[in-house]
Amino acid sequence: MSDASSDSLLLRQCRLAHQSADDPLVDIAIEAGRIAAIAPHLDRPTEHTLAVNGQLVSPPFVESHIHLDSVLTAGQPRWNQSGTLFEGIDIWRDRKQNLSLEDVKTRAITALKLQAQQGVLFVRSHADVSEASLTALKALLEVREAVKDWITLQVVAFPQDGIYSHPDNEARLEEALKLGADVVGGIPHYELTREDGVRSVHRIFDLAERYDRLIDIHCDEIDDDQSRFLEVVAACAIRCSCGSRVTASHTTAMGSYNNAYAFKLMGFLQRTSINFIANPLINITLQGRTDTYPKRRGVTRVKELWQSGFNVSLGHDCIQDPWYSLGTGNMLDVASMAVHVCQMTGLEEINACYDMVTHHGARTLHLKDYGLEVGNAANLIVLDAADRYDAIRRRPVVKAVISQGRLLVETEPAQTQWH
Ligand code: 17E
Ligand code: FE2
Repeated sequence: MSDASSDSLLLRQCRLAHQSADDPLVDIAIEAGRIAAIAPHLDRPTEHTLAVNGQLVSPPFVESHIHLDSVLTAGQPRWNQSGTLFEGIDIWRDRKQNLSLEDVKTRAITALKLQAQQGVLFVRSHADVSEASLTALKALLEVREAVKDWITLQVVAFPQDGIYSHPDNEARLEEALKLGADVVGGIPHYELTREDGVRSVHRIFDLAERYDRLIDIHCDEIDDDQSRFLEVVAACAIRCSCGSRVTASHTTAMGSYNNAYAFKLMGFLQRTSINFIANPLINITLQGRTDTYPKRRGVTRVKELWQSGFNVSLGHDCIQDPWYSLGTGNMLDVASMAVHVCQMTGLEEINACYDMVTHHGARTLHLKDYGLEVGNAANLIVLDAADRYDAIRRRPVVKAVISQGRLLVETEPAQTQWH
């Protein structure tokens, strides 16, 4: 397979990620960018054939939470020594003084390519809008357009320094929506006071309604058990009956709430259908920094939220930035970390962690047309794995990435030779 512009493509002998081991392998026919048929033995004329040979075929990974404006800046202008969220924000405040459109676009596209070659075709990125020129946002809107033929990017207007911490930030957030940001963001736990935090959540819901946008709030990303903005988000979602359009990202304080409060809160949350995003790679390193021992994990209650039926997805959050100097862009690294940190080691739980970087992320992003079904856009990946569990355990290479019906990338697994 090499002609990347083929109109019709047949994938032979695919093991679908969500089928069970005894289901038969299937062929997948792709025509004019769509999945035209899925059945055990398809016999139809096709321009190109890809022999999958029983390997895993999955819908693409969904990166539901990343900050593409800050990727690949670790160490600029200095390393995060304390490892805390707050030192990260301070370092970024210095770095963002000399952003240019070119700087942000180059780094963002490098990161998107890194992710796409590892099977990510849908991304939600935050763009910091608490700086006068809105360079990060403008750059990511340009990137959204530049990459749209091979990867779908959603941009969140994210007021990193708070909406009320600076007299101009509220207007900057609204300007970002006028410029075309897809999603309204916020950071209530970093507003100057609790009252400002509550007010910021109300303002975010107002703006989302006025501009008809989704909501994704960095919410309670702190170990403080008194950080309780999730209840404000829940209240607003109950009142607008718009919970499925709302996402609470991080919510790490939930890991520190006492069970009596968490139990009551869960009841309120049940009256909404808000989405949750956990970022286990970075929050396992950012949180717990003021603890001695025992040391908290600082990750939200992923397992309990999932068991209660909430839509939970997982994000990378960072690739080499002031908050996290590591990161490969591989969503299986994220899922693997969730399995460990959230103790989701039951087989169904491991499979759920795979779903959190695929279907659940798609639901959070309100993607239409996602999944391996006839009629949907032909976005899919071939993994050198037997099933979802094997994929998370070994994190193997994504051998082929098909985007909008077109073969976008192929990667050969490494070969080992014993002598
Ligand atoms: N900004 C923030 O508030 N929290 C984070 N985890 C990152 C940036 C990466
Ligand atoms: Fe984040």
